[in-house]
Amino acid sequence: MADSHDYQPPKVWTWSNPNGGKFSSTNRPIAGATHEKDLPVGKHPLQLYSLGTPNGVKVTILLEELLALGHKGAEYDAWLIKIGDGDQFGSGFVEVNPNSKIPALLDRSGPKPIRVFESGSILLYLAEKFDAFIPKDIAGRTETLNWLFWQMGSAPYLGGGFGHFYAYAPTKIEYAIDRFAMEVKRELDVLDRRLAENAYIAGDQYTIADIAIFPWYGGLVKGWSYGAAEFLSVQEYKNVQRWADAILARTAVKRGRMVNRLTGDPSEQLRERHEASDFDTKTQDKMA
Ligand SMILES: N[C@@H](CCC(=O)N[C@@H](CS)C(=O)NCC(=O)O)C(=O)O
Repeated sequence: MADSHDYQPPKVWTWSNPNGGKFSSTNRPIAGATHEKDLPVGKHPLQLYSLGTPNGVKVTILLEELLALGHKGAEYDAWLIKIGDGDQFGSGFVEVNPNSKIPALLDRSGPKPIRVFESGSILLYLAEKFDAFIPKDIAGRTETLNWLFWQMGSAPYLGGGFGHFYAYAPTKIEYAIDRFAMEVKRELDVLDRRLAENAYIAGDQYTIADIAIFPWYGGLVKGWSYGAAEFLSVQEYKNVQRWADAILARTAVKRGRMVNRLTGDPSEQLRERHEASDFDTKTQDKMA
């Protein structure tokens, strides 16, 4: 690989693997399955294939919130997809998500299973299915969707842009880090101004917009992402901090963050979730 200052793109790009980046062993320029592998199926109507990343936990937080509200139909099996091992390229997973990215959901409650992929689509599907965490009035619903789509469009600048070049790229490129640090700070300021005037992102109600935004931007201001809290001066975003603390205090959020998690304190990792009581075992582990 040429030094970034010397690089002149060739006429036609070709794939030179590995490129030294953190995900170079699984990233490839073609879609589709690399191997045959069926997905496991548990006993609940909802089958989730995921990992405890910011995109993954959006869904487990919403499912735990729905269960906390008493929606028994939201019971789910959460299966682990290890993206570092290439599980997202197994044939069964690709059938549920042709884009080979977690999270992916299969709703088997009806006569024919319905596949749902893209975390924003999954949040909207579940909110509509259970008529919860999305306002019923057109103005409130639209404001919720405005912010849900804002998250889907903005987070790639945070993860794929800033996080990638600040934490994962094999060389530190000042231009790339500057460009994405600037954009991420602008996004944090958008949220901070919004939350100066509203308890939650879409207004006074906690909605799927909060659930989508919290794992990314809440995680960033809480210092969980990329070791970049000091670099981005996240303490400046006081309203985002206040909002993140309020969301983090919710039991369903604590539970949702544990599901399919492979990092951090082992007592907070529930690698697969099949029953509500799976969390109790973890609480016992913690107290032991
Ligand atoms: N826009 C997608 C993004 C999903 C995504 O990027 N998932 C990552 C983990 S957070 C993934 O599965 N990466 C595996 C890969 O790129 O091969 C969503 O929100 O669902």
